[in-house]
Amino acid sequence: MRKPIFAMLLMMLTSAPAGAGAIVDDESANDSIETAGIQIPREAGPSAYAGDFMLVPGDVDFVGLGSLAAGDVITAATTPLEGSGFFTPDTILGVFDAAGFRVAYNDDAGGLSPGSALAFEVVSDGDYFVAVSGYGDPTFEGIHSKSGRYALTISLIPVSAPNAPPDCSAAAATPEELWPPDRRMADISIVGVTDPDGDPVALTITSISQDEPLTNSRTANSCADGAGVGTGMASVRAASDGAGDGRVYSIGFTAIDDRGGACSGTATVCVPHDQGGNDACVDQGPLFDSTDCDS
Ligand SMILES: [Ca+2]
Ligand SMILES: [Ca+2]
Ligand SMILES: [Ca+2]
Ligand SMILES: [Ca+2]
Repeated sequence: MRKPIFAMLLMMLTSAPAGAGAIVDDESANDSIETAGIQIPREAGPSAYAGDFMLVPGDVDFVGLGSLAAGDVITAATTPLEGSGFFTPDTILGVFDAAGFRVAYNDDAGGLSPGSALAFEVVSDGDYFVAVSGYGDPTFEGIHSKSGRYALTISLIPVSAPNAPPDCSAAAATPEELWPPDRRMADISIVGVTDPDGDPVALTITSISQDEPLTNSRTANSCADGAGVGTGMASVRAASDGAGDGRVYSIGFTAIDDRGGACSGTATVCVPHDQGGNDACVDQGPLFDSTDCDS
């Protein structure tokens, strides 16, 4: 049981955590939960901290981890730095919750080492502490006679927050209306897609349709009225049927965040018949594929 924990710990500590820093050794001023202070902030990604501490008879060293969430994983280890073969001091290592209840414990990490190592997954949200004492003091009250310098390493791997997909419900095309109908292609952006987690969102145009037959290719400068499917930006032709009630383009898109969450939607762009009494945009629906050069 002990060796796998130690192997996992070494793996975690050597996997280049995002945050790293040094623990301040305030010697005897950290003998209890009340005096531990918060030394290690909980970051969005894995973080690791290391420091050298001095253990003296009657001494306990507490390091505060602050407020942790259920699912966070704490790993901690001590390495004795004195004596022949670095066997001194013989430490014990514990994790405590805010009520002072010991929730994890280790004496010897494995093999012959009197150093300690543990991994603990937080079960309920709250403040937690890592504590080191001398062998023979399982209540971490300083009832021991061990002394010597030791290195303490702690890593914190925060539970990953569940991903909420992007929200396409407020998406709109910009611009929403094209005027004048000069038959030029105009770039259309999709705006208003948000992600509840603040994740970056990538947008892809999936379809462009319109409610009127395509513009006569002989009078337009290219065959299709819509382009950009498969890219992040659509373009549509500023044209409409002279006898119609306004041309409406329907631009379909999907939005994907950087954790694989997705939404899809449609935004419309209108080319009104005129700017006078007949400026309505009556949408007969996505009847014609704007990218179809053969129609
Ligand atoms: Ca202390
Ligand atoms: Ca030990
Ligand atoms: Ca998200
Ligand atoms: Ca129409």
